[in-house]
Parts: sequence; C-alpha cells; structure tokens
Amino acid sequence: MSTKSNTAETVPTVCRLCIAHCGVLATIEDDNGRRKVTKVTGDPDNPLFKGYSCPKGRALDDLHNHDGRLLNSLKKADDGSFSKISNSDAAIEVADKIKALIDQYGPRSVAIYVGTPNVGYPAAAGMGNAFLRTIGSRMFFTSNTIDQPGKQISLATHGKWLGGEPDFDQADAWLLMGGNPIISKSAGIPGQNPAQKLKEAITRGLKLIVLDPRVSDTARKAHIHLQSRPGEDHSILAGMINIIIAEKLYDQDFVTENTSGFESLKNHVANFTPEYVADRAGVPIDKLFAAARVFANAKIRHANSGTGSSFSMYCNLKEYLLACLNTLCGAYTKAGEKVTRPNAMLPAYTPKAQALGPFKGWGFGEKLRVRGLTDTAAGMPTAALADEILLAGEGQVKALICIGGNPMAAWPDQRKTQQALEKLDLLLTFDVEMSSTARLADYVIACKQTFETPGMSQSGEAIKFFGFGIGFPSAYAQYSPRIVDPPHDSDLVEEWEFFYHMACHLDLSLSYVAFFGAAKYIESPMAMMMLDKNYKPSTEEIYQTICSNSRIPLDEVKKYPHGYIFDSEVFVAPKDADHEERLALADKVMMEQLEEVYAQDYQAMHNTPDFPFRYIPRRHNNFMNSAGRSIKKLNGDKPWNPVWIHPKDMQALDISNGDLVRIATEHDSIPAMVEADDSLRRGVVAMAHAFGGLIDEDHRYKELGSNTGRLIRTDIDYDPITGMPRMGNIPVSITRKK
Ligand SMILES: Nc1nc2c(c(=O)[nH]1)N[C@H]1C(S)=C(S)[C@@H](COP(=O)(O)OP(=O)(O)OC[C@H]3O[C@@H](n4cnc5c(=O)[nH]c(N)nc54)[C@H](O)[C@@H]3O)O[C@H]1N2
Ligand SMILES: Nc1nc2c(c(=O)[nH]1)N[C@H]1C(S)=C(S)[C@@H](COP(=O)(O)OP(=O)(O)OC[C@H]3O[C@@H](n4cnc5c(=O)[nH]c(N)nc54)[C@H](O)[C@@H]3O)O[C@H]1N2
Ligand code: SF4
Ligand SMILES: [Mo]
Repeated sequence: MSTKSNTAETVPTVCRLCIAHCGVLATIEDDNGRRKVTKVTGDPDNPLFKGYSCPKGRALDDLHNHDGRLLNSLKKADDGSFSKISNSDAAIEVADKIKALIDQYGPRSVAIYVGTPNVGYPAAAGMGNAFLRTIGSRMFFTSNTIDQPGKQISLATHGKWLGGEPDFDQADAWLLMGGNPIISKSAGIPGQNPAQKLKEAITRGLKLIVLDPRVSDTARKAHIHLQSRPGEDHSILAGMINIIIAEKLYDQDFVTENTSGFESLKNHVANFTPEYVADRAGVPIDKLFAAARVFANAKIRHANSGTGSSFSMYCNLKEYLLACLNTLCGAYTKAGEKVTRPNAMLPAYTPKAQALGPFKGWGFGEKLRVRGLTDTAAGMPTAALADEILLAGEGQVKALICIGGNPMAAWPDQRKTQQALEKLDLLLTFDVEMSSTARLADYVIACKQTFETPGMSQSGEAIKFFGFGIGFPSAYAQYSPRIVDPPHDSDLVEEWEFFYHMACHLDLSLSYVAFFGAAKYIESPMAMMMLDKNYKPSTEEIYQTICSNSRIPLDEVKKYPHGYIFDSEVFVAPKDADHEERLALADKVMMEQLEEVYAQDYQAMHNTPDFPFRYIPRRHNNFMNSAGRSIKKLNGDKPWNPVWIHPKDMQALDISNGDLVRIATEHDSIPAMVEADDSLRRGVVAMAHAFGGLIDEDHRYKELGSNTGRLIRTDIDYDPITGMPRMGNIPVSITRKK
C-alpha cells in the first residue's frame, strides 16, 4: 500500500488532469503539520497503468505548490485592483447579485461555463448544474461544443451499437482521423501508455491507418498515412466507403440485419470516386485504395477520431461517415464476444448485439438568440455564448460563472470573447491560478485541486458513452482519498460547496444528479441527492452517492488503493427477439451535407492566394490546454507557442528559426516565433492553442505565447447544429516582422 520513510510517505492516487486518469504514486512530506506533495511518479503496482505517467502528471507537485497558485479568493474593486475575500463572504455577495439579476432580467441572464478540469471531478459541474436548474436557467455550457461535438451528434443521427467497440489489443487494423493519442492520451488508442500500446500492437501485426496533414508522433508509426490537405477528411471517408461498397468488402449480413439506408448511402458516396477524392484531398490514389482495403479486410478493427478533423468544418458529417465506415464493416463486438469496456464504477448494464437507433440531436431545449442555434445532444453551443452576452434584449446573459474553464484562452474569437466578458455585470471564475479569464473577473474563487480532493476513476470510464473506442478497456476502478492538505494560510473551497453556500443563502435546495448525460445507456436509475440548509454532505458522501448504483460497490473499490481490474468477463448478449432499432446509414441532414460538400468548387476553396497557408491546431505534450504553462518543469523556459512551418516554406518566405512573424487572417492577426518542422505537409502551418494573454498583450508573445483563438470567427464559417466555427484549416498569410 503506502511506503513510509522517516520524513516521507509514498501513496497511490489518481491523476485527474486528463481523461486517461492514470494511477500514480505521490510522495507526501510533512510541512509544519500539513501534508504536502513533493514528487509524483507512475505507479508500477497499478494493474492497468503499470508505472505509466506523463510529464503533466509528474508535475502535479509543482501544480499544487507553485508560487502562482491562488491561495485566497479575490474580489475586483472599481479601480480594477483585486483584494482578498473569504469564500463565505464571496458566496453571500455573489448569491445576492445573482438574485438581483434574476429579479431584473430573469433566470436566463445567468449562465455557467464548465471547462476541462472538471471532467475528472464530477461534484463541481454537477452541483453547478443543480444550482442553475434550481434558479430556472437552462444556460449551461461546457467546452464540449468547442471540442468534438460531432461525436454526440453522430450518435444521435446514426445510433450506437450496444455491444460496444472491439479491443485495441486484439485488433489487426485501426484507423485514426485527426488525433494524436501518443501526445493527447485521449483520441482513439487507450490512454494507458498509448505509445507503448501502439508499439506492441504494431509488433503483433496491427495495421495503423492515419489521416493527418502532419507526420504526427502517431502518424510516424502508421502502415498507411494519408497526409491529406487539412479539412478533407469527409471526402476521404466518402471515398473509402465508395471503394468498400464497390468492391463488396463490407459486412453484408451485418448491414442487412442491423442498418437502414444502405442504398441511399451508396448513391450519395458514388460521386466520391477514387480519382476525385485523391485530387480533392491531395492524397495518392493507391494509398486511398490501400486504406479502404486494409480496413475492410481486417478481422478486428475500428475507426476513431480526434480534434484535428473536428475543427476543420463539417465535424458532424465526418463523425457520421466514420460511424458509417465502422458499421458497414461491422467493426463492433458481436453476440457472445467479450465486452471491451464493462462497467465498474458505473451501474451494471447488459450489453446486447443490437442497435440503439437514432434520436433527436438538436432543435430541443433552450433556443439561442443567434444563428438559429439550440441545445443539442452535445450540449449548448458554447461558440455562441459571447454573442448571448453581447446581444442586448430579453434573455441577455448578464452573469457568467466559469467552473475550471478559461474562455480567454480557449473560446473561439478571442477579441469578441474579451468584449463579452468585459460587458458582463458579473463574471465569476473558479480557478487555481490567475488565468487570463480570472484577470477580467469580478470574483476569482480559489479552489482545492487534485490531491486536496478525493479522486476516482469513474469519469475515465464514463467517457465511453460520448464517443467511440475511449474509456478503460477493462472493468478497472480506483479511488483515492484526499492525500494532501491545502497550503498554509490558504482559504480554498471546492466548487460544489460554493454553489451549496449560495443556495443556502437564497434558501434554495439543490437536486444533484450524477451523470445525466449517460442515462440513455444505463439501465439503473441515475443516482441523485437533495441538499439544503439541513443537509450538507462531504465530497466523500457525494462520491458515495454518485457510486450508489455502481456495478462494483465503492467500498469494494476502496480495498485496492493501487486500482484493480475487476471481473471483466462480460459477454455481449444476443439481440432481443422483438428489437427493431437500426443504425442509420443515410440520415437526411447528413446526406444533404454530403451533397453540399460535393457541390463545392474545391479547387477555388483550396486556392486562396492572399492567405496561402493553412493553419492547423495540435497539442503540446507538456500542457493541458492553458494549464501548466507557468510551471518551469513543464515550460522548460519556453512558455510560448511557436508557429511550426515546413523548412521549404520557410525558405520561400525567407525566414529562419526564431524569427518573429505575423500570422494574419482576413479579420485579425497574431505574432509568433518561427520553428522549422518538416513533418508538416507543405503549405500547412501548426500552432498549439490556449496560449496568450489579453488582446492588448501581443507584445508579451515571448512570455505568454499567442492566442490562436484570435484567428477564428464565430459568425462566418460555423456548424449550423452545434455552432462550432472553423477552428482549423484556416487560410492565413505569414509575413516576417522586421
Ligand atoms: N483555437 C483553439 N481553441 C480551442 C482548442 C484548440 O485546439 N484550438 N481546443 C478546444 C478544446 S478541445 C477544449 S477542451 C477547450 C478547453 O477549454 P477550457 O477548458 O475552457 O480551457 P482550459 O485551458 O483547459 O481551462 C482550464 C482552466 O481551469 C484551471 N484549472 C486547472 N486545474 C483546476 C482545478 O483543479 N480546479 C479549477 N477550478 N480550475 C482548474 C486552469 O488554470 C485553467 O484556467 O478549448 C477549445 N478551444
Ligand atoms: N498533452 C496534452 N494532452 C491533452 C491536451 C493538451 O492540451 N495537452 N488536451 C486534451 C483535450 S481537451 C483534448 S480534446 C484532446 C485532443 O486530443 P487530439 O485530438 O489527439 O489532439 P491533438 O494532439 O491536437 O491532435 C490533433 C491532430 O490532428 C491533426 N490535424 C489538424 N488538422 C487536421 C485535419 O483537418 N484533418 C486531420 N485528419 N488531421 C488534422 C494535427 O496535426 C494533430 O496531429 O487532448 C487532451 N489531451
Ligand atoms: S496522461 Fe493524463 S492522467 Fe496520465 S499522468 Fe498525464 S495528465 Fe495525468
Ligand atoms: Mo478538449
């Protein structure tokens, strides 16, 4: 269990910085009566992660202890200066302000935005949601609709196979579109040491197919790499499907038994001939054929995706065609086969060899006042939240509460975002450091972080309901109690407690519901609890409630501090006799979008002489979006984000490594330092996101980096369903700054 020396103790715990949820070992030392973390490493005794960790996780000691950590909550005065405020006073003041705003403008004037750090900490977003429901507002937004919303929209338009997806460790072919899991640990290869897993799989004979305009860390290992033009993934998928149908390589029995719309799909992809696709996407025709044949001819395979393809427009169509590719090939776990992702900390369910048919994906719930957008299966359109704040009139958003998110770093169109945040009557952000959003806030609430709260692996398991091929590939579970104390002289709160205190002050009760998003896939009722003045639970009790219907009881999980793989011998049951739902291969809206794509003048689209380069996003190995940039161990004295350019393009531009350039779109521009990268397709430049300060701080590019969100407009090219704008494949010009 834990090892003790005279001064230090080493304990197993959970890193919840990203969805991988690695089991790690933390060294805890006494710091004048308080437990302090001084080192984090992988945990060799963890049965799933087997000692694996990444640089971000290994910096958790610094993330808890660094000088820039927020130790007290802050309130902004009229002159813009911040002063300390106790969390109890802040909760009362903010609650009164919210009450006044609701009285004057109605409940819709109050919105919540939830960022990524809360994925692994279900108490926070869940209680924020309960608070919003109680005051009568449906304005609950998350980072999901500026991430991969196409995943949930495609579940709604295509349906989901209830037997689940095959095990990567057994597969003989795997396709990855626009993700780089070796770095991100999140897109399509199980996140437990993805580099090692991939190496083992390739040694075993797995054929990896990668779609990426860059020879990414993952593409480097590919058997077939389609180094396509950015933004053409839907053409490639339509082309592959066309080949697979024409050559009759699809699983005809599976298609007949479980799908609808085959003939219509066949007709719609017919235009995407190999010659057309090769020319349009800029890929060799033989590689396109090879990709289709290798995927379709494999016995066990699956296709997955990441953010790169999601950001370059038509995110729903791409995910839809990816789902169709999987379905045509019957790339799923069938009756009698072992389930890859049995539940552990989630309620038990019976996986069946049948389809959950399509369901309504948008056009319900709260309507936005811009661009005809509505609530969706992926959540509310976050790209339109700045407009909801700026647009005067009934329903205007006047108060925004950010739960561990950083709109100034992460929302598209940073200029509009700053205007919106400055216009709010009330901006509150829960954070652990002074983010660029916090600098604009009226209240910055200082929070406890990872090791100061209990941790558990349930979110890492639940992620499987929101996409394909993600989540633990076994009935793995881990729970960790709080292992350190908050820093000396700090006044930190957990986000959920702050909502609870506000509710008590306003004499409201809160109904907390666990995992509302997963209800469709779970047979047992969702766990819920009521909180009011008479009942304040601990976080531990909230977690107990969240796990009250778990297949493996929480008390059982707690017996294994290093994590445990529970009984994973769960098999897919046969299809119910009366089951009629089918996977839809030709959703009307998706087929209309495919027709729209075919009607485009792609040569004109690709040829933009005034903005001759295409900007694409990619992730930084050492930072989790905007978090971690201030930590020396992680930034290596290079806290900025360079623009990566192909050396031959650099030559043509007459620029060298370290030169300062301006990257411009038709609407805005940012400075950046050049770094050569011959892994890029010619004409494509890449830069990591979530850097930069406020909009008048371009001159601090070497200290803060530059914000790629500035290159994005939310009101020109955007997805009509989720509102997500073009966040990749953006035409840009590059000019040297003298
Ligand atoms: N241009 C461009 N824009 C993008 C992307 C892109 O690739 N390019 N990616 C998009 C994607 S995929 C996403 S998910 C979003 C991310 O959008 P966000 O989630 O809004 O952005 P983060 O930078 O992850 O914000 C996390 C904030 O939480 C704080 N934090 C860290 N730990 C804790 C904690 O324990 N508690 C609390 N309360 N706060 C904490 C951090 O200091 C930081 O300020 O950005 C999207 N935006
Ligand atoms: N180290 C680290 N890990 C992270 C994060 C982080 O910031 N840092 N963020 C986390 C979050 S919030 C998320 S959502 C995930 C995202 O995880 P991923 O989606 O794997 O993110 P990236 O590593 O940026 O990989 C995107 C890939 O898409 C490629 N690409 C760009 N444009 C296109 C295109 O048009 N088509 C195709 N086919 N490819 C394209 C890029 O070259 C890049 O290799 O990562 C998570 N994990
Ligand atoms: S991969 Fe994710 S969960 Fe694992 S150590 Fe790194 S940041 Fe933590
Ligand atoms: Mo994300």
